[in-house]
Amino acid sequence: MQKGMKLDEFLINHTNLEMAKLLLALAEGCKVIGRLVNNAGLNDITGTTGETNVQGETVQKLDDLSNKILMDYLTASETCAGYLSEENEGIVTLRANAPYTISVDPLDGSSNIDVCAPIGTIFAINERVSQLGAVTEADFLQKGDNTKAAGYVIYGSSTILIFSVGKGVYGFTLNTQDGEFRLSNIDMKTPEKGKIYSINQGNIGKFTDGMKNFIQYCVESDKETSRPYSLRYIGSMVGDVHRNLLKGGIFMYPANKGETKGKLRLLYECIPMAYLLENAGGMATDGNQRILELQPTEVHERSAIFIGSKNLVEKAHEFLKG
Ligand code: AHM
Ligand code: MG
Repeated sequence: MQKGMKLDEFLINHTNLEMAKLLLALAEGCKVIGRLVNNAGLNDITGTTGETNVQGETVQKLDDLSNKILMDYLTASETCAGYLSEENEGIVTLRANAPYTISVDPLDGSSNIDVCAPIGTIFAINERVSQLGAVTEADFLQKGDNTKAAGYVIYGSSTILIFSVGKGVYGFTLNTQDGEFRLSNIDMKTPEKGKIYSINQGNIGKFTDGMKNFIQYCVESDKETSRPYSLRYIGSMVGDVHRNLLKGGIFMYPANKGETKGKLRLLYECIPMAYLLENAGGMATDGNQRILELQPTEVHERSAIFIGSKNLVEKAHEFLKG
């Protein structure tokens, strides 16, 4: 396998034709989103639409545009039966007789759009469980262990597609010379021992005692474990997880004291990232159980997440269990 290989060549050799078509359509859609993100300030597409989405959050113009672009490209793939998105209230049937469904956050970290910080598209692909015809919620409410492919595109200083079809994690950087996604990261492995922790520490007043104690552990000095660890937090899950995947670390969005769920969405934020990190040799849990073992019950449900290098996720667990 050679660096520089085009995405279509890679897919032909690593997955079936229908999945390859779906991933290529998704990648094409993300190229369009990437261009819009790069030029956002010039085209009056920064700021909000004035609407709120199904989760009661302000919709940014680019959230809405990205959602429409992905639906168009995935419909054109002819292999994507159904679409679940952070931006749509319900599931949508794109091609009644196609084999796969996709759950996406079209533009994650959208509060960072206007300030030029990295943002991304997150996705997970399942095989439908229903027979032909319109998709059903059961097609989407599958455990992460059933995932057939997942990943993200980060729109940062480069635009990079990181994904797995179950055997290794690969990265394709968008070559701005020829407009092709080209292989740049082969069989990615996250360091087993990380030294970065990523969390919105401003919320510390709402954290459980176990969570507070883990943060205290991260900031203490200890030569043997290279502490204190560095705190790095962009507020864009794609940016924070991408950095930690490469450098080693833990990203956390815990449940607040007295609550059981965190902020991030299980089907299109937590499961795709957990699938990737596990395929890269890392870990991902809700503080108790593997994310990929959780049985989703609602399409927009939320989960706490602790994801990254094994040493740090395991250490967080010790503190969370008290
Ligand atoms: P979004 O899907 O509305 O953009 O929200 C998800 C984002 C994640 O990218 C990020 O990790 C998190 O929200 C940050 O939340 P907070 O500002 O509470 O730290
Ligand atoms: Mg999001």
